[in-house]
Amino acid sequence: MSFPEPLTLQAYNLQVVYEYALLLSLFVMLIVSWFLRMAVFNRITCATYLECPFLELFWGSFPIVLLVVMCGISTYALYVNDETYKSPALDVTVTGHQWYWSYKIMVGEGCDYMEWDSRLVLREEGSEIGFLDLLTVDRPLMVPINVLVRVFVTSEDVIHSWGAPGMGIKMDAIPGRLTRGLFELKLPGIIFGMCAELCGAMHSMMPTIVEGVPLAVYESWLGYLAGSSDLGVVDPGPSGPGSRYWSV
Ligand SMILES: [Cu+2]
Repeated sequence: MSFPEPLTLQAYNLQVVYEYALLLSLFVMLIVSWFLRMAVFNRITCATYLECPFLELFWGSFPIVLLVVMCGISTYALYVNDETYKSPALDVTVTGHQWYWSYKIMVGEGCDYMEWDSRLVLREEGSEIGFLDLLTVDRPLMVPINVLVRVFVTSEDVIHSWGAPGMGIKMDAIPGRLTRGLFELKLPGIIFGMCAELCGAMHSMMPTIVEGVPLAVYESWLGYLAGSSDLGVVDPGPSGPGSRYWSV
């Protein structure tokens, strides 16, 4: 009936705005149907309130107040969700390809980075029970929870769209452009999303899987990667960096 459970601060803010708007519109619907009921069934009251200047003023100005309240809440959420003055703890560049995603994270203060592809894993004989078709990748994007993550989304070929409903994010990946977004995961776990822009024959086969882990786990994962290969384009091994495959 509603949005999925919000997993980031930003998704939570969006959901609060949505629920405020829903409550206000329910309230408006109740008032309007109350007056409608009076107009239809009650002739005496009807004759009175047709000539009432106070009521005229009320239903002229009250909707304006409601709109200002709604505007205030949503503008506030918009700015809170896009706080550019906070410096993010992690920068991720997400690049869309036909038909997979690649992730690049900046490591340390300099220009060192790690980059890997996130490709779909198909069901095969011997796959685990509960294997999720079209939602399983070899190497998800790993991010620490409770820190601000900044993502730059772009594409190498056609327009894709990166994000996940639980994160409250859906950003178009446009060739030649960088789209910036912020999120702060609040719960550890695997977050499922899909490419949300029709991008070709295998559009349904490029899920956007993000895995949130506590900061300590994330740091030991970085150490594991740095120990196993040079910085740059990394090969996190045949099973990938996802902690569901990899134990600390
Ligand atoms: Cu796509």
